Amino acid sequence: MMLDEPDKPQKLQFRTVWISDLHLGSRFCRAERLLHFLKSIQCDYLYLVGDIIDIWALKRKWHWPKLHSDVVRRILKSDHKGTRVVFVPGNHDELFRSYNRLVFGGVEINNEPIHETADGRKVVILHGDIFDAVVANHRLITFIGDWLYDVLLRVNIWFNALRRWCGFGHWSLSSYIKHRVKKVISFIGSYEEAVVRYAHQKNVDMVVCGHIHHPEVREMGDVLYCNCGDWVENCSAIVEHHDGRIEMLRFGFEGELDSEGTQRVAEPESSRRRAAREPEEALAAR
Ligand SMILES: [Mn+2]
Repeated sequence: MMLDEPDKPQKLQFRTVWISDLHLGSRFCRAERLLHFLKSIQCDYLYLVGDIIDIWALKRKWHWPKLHSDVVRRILKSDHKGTRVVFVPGNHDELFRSYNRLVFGGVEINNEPIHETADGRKVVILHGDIFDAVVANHRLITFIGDWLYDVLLRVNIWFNALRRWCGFGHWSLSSYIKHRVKKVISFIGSYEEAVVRYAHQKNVDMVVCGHIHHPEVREMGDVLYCNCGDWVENCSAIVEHHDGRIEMLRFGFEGELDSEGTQRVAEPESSRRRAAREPEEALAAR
């Protein structure tokens, strides 16, 4: 039996793991590395932050190797091992959004869960495609401001429907970025700003999203912005340690966690200090 193997490597322990943009069902998914990663971790919470199954790709051309089933099976299995699995649908698997708060085979679907870290920080989790409309109109937003921002968040689905109707095609930030290298920086910037602005509205300390395939842990004002990256190119994850520390991991080419290619980016100390201070302030405010 597997359990009795003497040299079985110890699993890495995390409190929480966030991954997004796996794109299972597309031929670009790095399923082998992903499976290796899932096998080498143990966590209390696993958040799947959207674009897990690429239904758009499957509709174009059916592609589902055994390895993709192995990944799904692995995720479903982690529920039995004491991991709470939450699936936050993205735009490539948006049909799951209508099942908000339902539980399928131990996996809870939640369009915008709120998580609390071990050190008491509130985290809003969302895929991030609702900001497409905001980013596409970011010049307009600077002039018209908050009102248009709120409208665009709400009308994102119709915004894309309208674009299609006008013959522009679906506007997705992630595909836009892939095709327009030069403008990437400014678009990533306005995406991040839109996300952080939303986090402010939700009154949270931290936000975890995906969608633009650009892994990041960064303090933006008093919000910690975290982006899971993807398993198409970056093979990255956001993790919370048992003491509440947040880190972004990017895996090496072997998919090994401790190989030389693995990058670890810790959250800035200042956001930790704020986390430690906040409970008292919250009490004082009551
Ligand atoms: Mn997406």
